[in-house]
Amino acid sequence: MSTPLNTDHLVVAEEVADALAEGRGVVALESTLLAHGLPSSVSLEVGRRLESVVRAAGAVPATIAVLGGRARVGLDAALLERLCAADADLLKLSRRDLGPALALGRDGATTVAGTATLAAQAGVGVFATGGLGGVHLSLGEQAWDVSADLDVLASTPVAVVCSGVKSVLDIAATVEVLETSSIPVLGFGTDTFPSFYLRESAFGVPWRVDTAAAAAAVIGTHRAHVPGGAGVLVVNPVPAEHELDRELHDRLLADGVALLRERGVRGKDVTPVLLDHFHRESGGASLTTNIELVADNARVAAEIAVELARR
Ligand code: PSU
Ligand code: MN
Repeated sequence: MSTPLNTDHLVVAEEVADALAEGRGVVALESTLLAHGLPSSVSLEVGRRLESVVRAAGAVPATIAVLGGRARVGLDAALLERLCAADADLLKLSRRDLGPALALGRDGATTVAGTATLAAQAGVGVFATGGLGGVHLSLGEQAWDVSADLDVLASTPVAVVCSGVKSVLDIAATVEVLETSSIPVLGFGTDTFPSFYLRESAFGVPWRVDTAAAAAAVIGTHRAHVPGGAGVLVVNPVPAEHELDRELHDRLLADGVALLRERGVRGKDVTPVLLDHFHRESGGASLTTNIELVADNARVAAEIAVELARR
């Protein structure tokens, strides 16, 4: 079935377009975590695993990226390989970068902000990632690094399933911005805002849901009855058996922050440099945590998408 959504710059894969037309569950998957958040030695395997987790829960996966100046919602096997190739050298595309990348015919992975924008445009309402971008800790003179993820979620009607924000961020400030932006936050089986590698943080969540059906009820009702077009944030803590050891975590975090300061890392390089530091210095433990939390978020997102499709 062809879709009227397709243009020179937006291509919705046929399987995704069919699922949308038939009202079946679709889950968008973010590509920056594959191309910039994980070592290239594992990204293809993880990309494939996320897609199969979504399928196993009865939904259709739509990995989103910009390739050759075309926004792709749903990648075939060859495009997924291109996205995850060791020599791909992809740009990191937030919402503001989409126009330039499309016009100039570039290749790039999309962040939560970029992915949510394209998902909404294609009519995909649920998406899974690892951690949402947030407010960074002020590193000396480098104050004011606030991820566009927060701003985009405030005005884009997509539900994002993530494991909170990375503990390398200022979680207190991030939680405040979520409140100011009128973004509903649902703890999925938790009363605590998770911090990516760890199941908990010092902060609570305003609402708790314990099932995918309850999350879908909130998302559906919010969309239909609350004006403003904000997305919904569903926070799902990493499965307990894959949580990072707290002492190791605290040490890596302190070293990581020092390293950023020392090297003067800024802007869109901050998150990839920190993730790489964690993965190297933990001997792979943080990598396992990262992969397992994303896979669990893909499962939860798929279950929610299936429930939403039933409504
Ligand atoms: N989740 C992961 N790994 C990642 C990210 C999320 O497991 O690398 C990415 C997402 O693309 C998110 C980005 O949008 O981190 C935040 O980057 P920044 O702070 O530059 O906005
Ligand atoms: Mn930033």
